Amino acid sequence: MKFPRKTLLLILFILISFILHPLTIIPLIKADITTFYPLDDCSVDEREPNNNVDAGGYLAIGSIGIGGHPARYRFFMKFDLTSLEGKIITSAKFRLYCYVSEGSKPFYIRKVANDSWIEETITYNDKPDTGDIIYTGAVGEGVGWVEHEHEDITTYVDEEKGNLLSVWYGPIDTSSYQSEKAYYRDKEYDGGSVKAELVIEWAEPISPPPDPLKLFGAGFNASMPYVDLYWTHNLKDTDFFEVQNSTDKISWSYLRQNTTTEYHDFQVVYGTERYYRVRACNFTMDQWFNSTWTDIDFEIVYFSEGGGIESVDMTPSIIMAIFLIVIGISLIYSVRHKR
Ligand SMILES: [Ca+2]
Ligand SMILES: [Ca+2]
Repeated sequence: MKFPRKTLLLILFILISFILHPLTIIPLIKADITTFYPLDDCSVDEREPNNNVDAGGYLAIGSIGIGGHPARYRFFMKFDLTSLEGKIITSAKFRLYCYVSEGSKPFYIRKVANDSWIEETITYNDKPDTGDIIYTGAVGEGVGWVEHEHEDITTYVDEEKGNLLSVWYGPIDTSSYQSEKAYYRDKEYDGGSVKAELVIEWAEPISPPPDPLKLFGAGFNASMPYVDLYWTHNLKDTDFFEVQNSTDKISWSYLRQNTTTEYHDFQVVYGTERYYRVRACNFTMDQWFNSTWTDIDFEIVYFSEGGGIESVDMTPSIIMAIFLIVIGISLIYSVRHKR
């Protein structure tokens, strides 16, 4: 069985397209992780309500020693998040080095709106007000590095990015924390070797992919008709191109997700008009980022014996140009022959 040369070339082209398809490089956006350390950290002691107890080596919840006052300690921390201005926050957690862990009663992390407190002067009687709870833990979490992570912490970091962020650690039920406690190291202990951390994963804001440019299409009257579409793009921030077509520029049909800057539509019918549009798409951080659609282009594909290229947009212009040239030559000829 013999195939026409044109058909063989077409089959070869389709095969090469399928082979090249998985080789397309899809760019990925990488998130960064930054560890922030306390600008200020300090416990406040209910038993010494007017004394500042900074730099004691501890950040404490609960009481200390036998017969200690119930719920004697809470502590505050403040972080400078100005460098995160404009970033996308994807996760955040506190890490603290715990060296005393007794009991099982709950502790809480709460928002603190007022950032004007400083560790050198804060006291139990002169401490900022506290806000919403963003984490609930238990004092008996064990010694060593512990992590406190919750989506509410991430949300709070997102709210405070570009500013100072203050938090309060402590019990809510203050009546029975005599032997219920968690003690962590402060930033002054051992030269800050085990100071608290706020570990934040963030990414640069994502902009939509660049727009595809110069959409160009041509219809071919082969033994089966097809349309070749081409456009230009630098593939930056683009997972794929969405290609659509329409017969009326109103109702659009999805054709496929295309990873290269060309598309070959074999689902065309002789004598029909087709409009095409293409946009670049990028799925990042659980959401879609799409460029705008390209300008509308269209092709008319119709049957003619022997096939050949039908460059639809250009044909009327070429005919008009040839017509004008012929008229021009005729005029020049007739003027010269009248002399
Ligand atoms: Ca301190
Ligand atoms: Ca703040």
